Amino acid sequence: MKKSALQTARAAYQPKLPKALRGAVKISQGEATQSIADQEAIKNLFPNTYGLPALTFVESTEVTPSKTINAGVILSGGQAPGGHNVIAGLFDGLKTLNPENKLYGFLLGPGGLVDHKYIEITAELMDEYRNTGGFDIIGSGRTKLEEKSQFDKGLEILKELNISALVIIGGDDSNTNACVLAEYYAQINAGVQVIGCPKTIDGDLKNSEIATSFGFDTACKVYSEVIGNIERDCNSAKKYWHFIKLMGRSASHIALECALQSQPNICIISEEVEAKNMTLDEVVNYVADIVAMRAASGDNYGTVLIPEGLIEFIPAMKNLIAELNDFLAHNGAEFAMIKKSAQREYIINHLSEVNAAVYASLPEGVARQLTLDRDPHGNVQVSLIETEKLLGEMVGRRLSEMKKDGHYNGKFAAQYHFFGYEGRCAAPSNFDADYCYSLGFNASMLIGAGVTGYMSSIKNLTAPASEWVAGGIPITMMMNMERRHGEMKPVIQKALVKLDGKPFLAFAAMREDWAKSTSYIYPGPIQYFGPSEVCDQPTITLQLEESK
Ligand code: FBP
Repeated sequence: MKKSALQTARAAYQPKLPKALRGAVKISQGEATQSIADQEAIKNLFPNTYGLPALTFVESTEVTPSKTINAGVILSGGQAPGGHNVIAGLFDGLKTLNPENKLYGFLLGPGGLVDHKYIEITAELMDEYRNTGGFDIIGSGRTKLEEKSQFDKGLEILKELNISALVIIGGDDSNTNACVLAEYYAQINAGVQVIGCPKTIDGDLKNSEIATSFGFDTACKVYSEVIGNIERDCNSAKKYWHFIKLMGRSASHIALECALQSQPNICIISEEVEAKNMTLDEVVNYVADIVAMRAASGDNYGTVLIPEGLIEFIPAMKNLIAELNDFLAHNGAEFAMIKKSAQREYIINHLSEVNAAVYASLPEGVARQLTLDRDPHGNVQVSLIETEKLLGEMVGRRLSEMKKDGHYNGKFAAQYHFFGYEGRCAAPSNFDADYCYSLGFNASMLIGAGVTGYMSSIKNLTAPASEWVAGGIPITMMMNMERRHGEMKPVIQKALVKLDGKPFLAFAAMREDWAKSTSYIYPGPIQYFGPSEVCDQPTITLQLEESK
């Protein structure tokens, strides 16, 4: 297969490993752990994997011979830069333990385990994918591994291939399911260890033990590069307001990190909107007031960052969406028969007064998206809603009103962008290349140690890679009970932006300045070769969170 010059050069990159993982290791055991909340309930649900100690690997001079192990690996959910390096680290680690060890990859996500679709990952295959973006070595998928029948079906193929350890690379839900699987296999004495790895560009799988999920670093750097380019265009032509929606599901970590990297005029943080109980109009007014303030100084241009989950955090929109979900679940067939031109009126006539008013205030396009785009569970897919257009159009309307009242005297022209898929498969930054390789290598050491129900953990990430601390955290430690689909379930707590956290506070201290003056920063493209301060810096979020 033909490769680009960068791909060829990058293939030769040797990811850095923590010092402790470079030779023989021994385990240092911490204290017994507890779940972050609901200890009794979690303990009862996970009698075999609850309360295990946190583990740290330390250098050792003693090489202990390892029996032959066949392991399996699954990539679960959305792509994130560095997935191939997790597998490369796992592969190399297994071969270091014993050159006879084998690694199998299940195809297209957890579904591959259930449907018995797999390949053996050979050295030649692995070499094609080192330091590359994407998940294409084995593909990914969103099948949820949560039924006993799936676990049993999976066990059939694990037994057939003599696999005694399974590594699941995924986000909070996939790691929750990994833990349920680990518990089940332990309970039935299946002889299969299950280890998780923290993945997601969204950055919402983190806690006191897991500093960041992989992929967040690269994805934010890719988006920040393009935001910086747009800011420069904006500052050159001085005629557009750019509304940029960013991926990240519910959490605003990506938007916040990109704001810290590129210093736009406005960045909305969904978690703040919810905490302040802001209405859609208040969000619109906030943006419109800044547009007017800049116009008063002759600056009819600017950049606005919008997290994709925003709409779910505006209480009035949340209520509207809930009523629409319910209404369309029961009246979808009748609604489908209504002429397109009459659909808006039909919805307005059938909603409660409050929600009908909110719905009527929405621009035509967004109102239609709210009624059409349903997922298989009957919910609106918020990421498909063009929140950037919703805001831009409503700000435009508000500015026209302000003009009439004499509060605004500028020109407003909007451009819209959505950055998401562009960043998910980028070639991993040095940070992600090293972090992912270490996570995978470390997972093989957890397999060698014979443990189950652990997440691979690499800490001290703002120090040079040689000083990183490698170990394992019991997944039950990150769990609490939450209501999901009407039932209380044990889940890993999703990390949203903390309004008292250092990254948000740093942003909040600067934002007024960024709104008034044009303080853009142009981060430029990810650099893979060159001085360390250009190539190896972790995200600003991580640097602030780890700062003492
Ligand atoms: P994960 O949570 O599985 O890592 O996926 C993250 C993400 O990229 C979100 O940011 C985005 O909303 C979603 O996946 C898009 O999903 P899909 O790939 O199914 O379109």
